[in-house]
Amino acid sequence: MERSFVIIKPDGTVRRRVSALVLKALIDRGYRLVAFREMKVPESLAKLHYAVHAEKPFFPWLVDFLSSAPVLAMIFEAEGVIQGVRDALGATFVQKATPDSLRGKYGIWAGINIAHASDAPETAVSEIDLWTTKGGLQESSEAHEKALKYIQQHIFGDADYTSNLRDVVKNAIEHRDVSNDVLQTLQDLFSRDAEGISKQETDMLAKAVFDFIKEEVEKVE
Ligand code: RTP
Ligand code: MG
Repeated sequence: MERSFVIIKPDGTVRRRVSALVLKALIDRGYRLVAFREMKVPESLAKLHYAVHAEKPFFPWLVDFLSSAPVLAMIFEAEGVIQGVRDALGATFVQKATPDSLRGKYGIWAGINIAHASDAPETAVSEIDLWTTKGGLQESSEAHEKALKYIQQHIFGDADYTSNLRDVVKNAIEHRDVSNDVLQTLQDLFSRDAEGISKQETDMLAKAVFDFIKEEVEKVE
């Protein structure tokens, strides 16, 4: 049976209700989880995971971002799951993803885009191998049940700060505002629905997003 390796990235996981909504949307497509782990990603693993992008200018930022706060690392299983998850996520850049796609709904801006998914059968195999050998990800008959519990635990309420986060990031880039106020607003927004995630971690994520803003501002100098 076909498998896909999927990560809900820190910008999703730190927002508990949003990560539950993303997870539910994937499960509702009929995909079954065979591995499910919430974990902090060591820098070394983030580098190996995105090794294909090692020469790209955004690589150092991408590694910092992925390792800033916990992620949900998962293996989904179903016929057609690789293309299915990619379709559900939508385009890589949030502003290019359609509004009904998961990145379009919950991604923040550009490559701050909520989730990763394998793009081909060979990539899925090598990513699953990497994350089981170097990331402690384990197949388990309880994975699906654990994911359903995660959803039950976090889906209630109406917390969704996506539009607030987008406004902060877009305005800061547009007005070339890299003041401490922007960083503090990001810290505040990321800590609001982050049950069980430490302030240190939500602050690290805020810093990664702030660094992204700074890089965008520097680009147009
Ligand atoms: P992913 O691997 O995360 O599922 O994303 P993807 O296949 O849709 O896109 P890919 O080209 O593999 O990019 C990997 C991740 O790098 C970040 N990115 N930033 N120009 C940029 O600033 C840029 N391009 C890509 C995104 O986080 C993207 O998901
Ligand atoms: Mg990719």
